[in-house]
Amino acid sequence: MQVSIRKLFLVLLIIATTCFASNPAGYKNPIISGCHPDPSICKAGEDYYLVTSSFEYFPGVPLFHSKDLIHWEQIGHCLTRTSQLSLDKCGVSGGIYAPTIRYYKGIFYMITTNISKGNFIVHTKDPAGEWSDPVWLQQSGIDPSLFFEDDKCYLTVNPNNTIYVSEINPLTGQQLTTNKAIWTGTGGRYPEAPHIYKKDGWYYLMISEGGTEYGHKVTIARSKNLDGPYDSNPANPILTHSNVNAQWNPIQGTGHADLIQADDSSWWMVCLGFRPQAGQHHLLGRETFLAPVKWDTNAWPVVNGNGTIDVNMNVETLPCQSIIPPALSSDFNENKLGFEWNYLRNPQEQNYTLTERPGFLRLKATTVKLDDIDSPTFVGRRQEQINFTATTSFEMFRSQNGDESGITVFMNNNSHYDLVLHKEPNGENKILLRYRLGEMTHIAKEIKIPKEKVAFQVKGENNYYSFAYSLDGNSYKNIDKMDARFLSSETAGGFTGIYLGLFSTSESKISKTYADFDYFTYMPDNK
Ligand code: 6LW
Repeated sequence: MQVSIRKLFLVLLIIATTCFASNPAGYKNPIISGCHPDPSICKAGEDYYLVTSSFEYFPGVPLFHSKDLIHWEQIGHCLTRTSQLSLDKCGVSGGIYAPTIRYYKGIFYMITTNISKGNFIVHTKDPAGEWSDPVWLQQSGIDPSLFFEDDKCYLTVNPNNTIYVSEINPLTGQQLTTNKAIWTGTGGRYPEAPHIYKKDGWYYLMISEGGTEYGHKVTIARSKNLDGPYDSNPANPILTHSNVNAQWNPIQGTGHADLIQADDSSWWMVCLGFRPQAGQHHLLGRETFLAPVKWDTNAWPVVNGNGTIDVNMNVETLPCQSIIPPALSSDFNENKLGFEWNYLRNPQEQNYTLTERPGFLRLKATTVKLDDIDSPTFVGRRQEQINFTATTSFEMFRSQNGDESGITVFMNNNSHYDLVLHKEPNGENKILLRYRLGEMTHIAKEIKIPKEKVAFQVKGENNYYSFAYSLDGNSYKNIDKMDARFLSSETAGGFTGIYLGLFSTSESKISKTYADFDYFTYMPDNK
């Protein structure tokens, strides 16, 4: 008996030491970097799940898992089938807007908006597995959210700059009560992103206002009744970087938030924000950030003390868990791509294969170009740091006049920088560094090379993207650098962020051209 108590004490001592030794006195924001806007979070037992918007990219609604709110691992997507997500010809920044994820009595629900088709719900008992086909809602507006109480489900949504609530059946989408207007916010433009929480007998309605740029803010109201009337928090906004106390903060545009309570009863907020670079430009899109919330009994929630957040966050404690290293490189040895890889709209799956030449990603060219509002042979992953180095090596086969393959720094169909291997009419192979910016397209550099085999390197360097090539995969020769500002959200518009994409296109409808990509490396430079 004595021995086992001593052993138990030693084990507990080791766990406690390990936990506090590795448990950060804080964490770094964003918790999910790159284009991951409009975060929504739920908790099932000890597990947290988080979803973000995905717009014209497929699969849709990336799904993340964590046990400590800091370290997140992508475990898949909610929308993985065309029957759930038809993006055919959907416009730039079209497709999937803000999702909400909720867990109630063993079932996970994800509700979102396909902006050209309406609001819909999918559900599952296994979030990492398949989600159901959609049930469509008749209510209009965007940023739909669900609130469950006493086996009833309530929808909040924001048509006509007003937050409405109604009871629905979440498994059929049937509306069960009429829409009741419950709040219009504090007067900010675009009242959106509504979520309802029940605490201390109060129904709290949290929204975002001001638009998703520098004027963004989170506001909250409460009522003793779910359908109101709601009284606004006198201390609104509870989160904003639009005031002087955040004018130099490297995070801007904070808003679109969701709240969650941890096992230790502490409250936390996830929200979106963006990180300007190259002056007042941001390229990574809106990212997901975390903030501690002080929410005393019968009190209003207070976010991180003063309603602003930082890159380096100092907090008391968070449950400590092992750190899950992010997928930084792909050597294409697996028989399917990692979750970080996305297609533009619904892909023609026969044009992508990892098995025809094991160890290579084969992209089969079609005549759909990067400029087309369509689905080119393109697969990309988000740029997640301002400073990074990406490399890829590939060989093109059976190419004809005008066919090309390469890497693109892609904001959207109208805004991208491409580094390509291009087959000339006379059969020569040329490296082209080319930009497409709105109506303008221009070849900035041309370099003749002997073979259809090359390695490309792209570096993100705050104000610039720099491009280089190598014929031996080791020594790189600089080609040129391009101004990052012209691809920013401020210049290009839209709701997305930069993707680094691999692609292959042809001039011929009967093209046999394909490119075999040997690897893709993405190395953050967290300066
Ligand atoms: C989303 C809206 C918003 O539906 O941007 O920042 C829209 N907030 O709530 C698209 O992300």
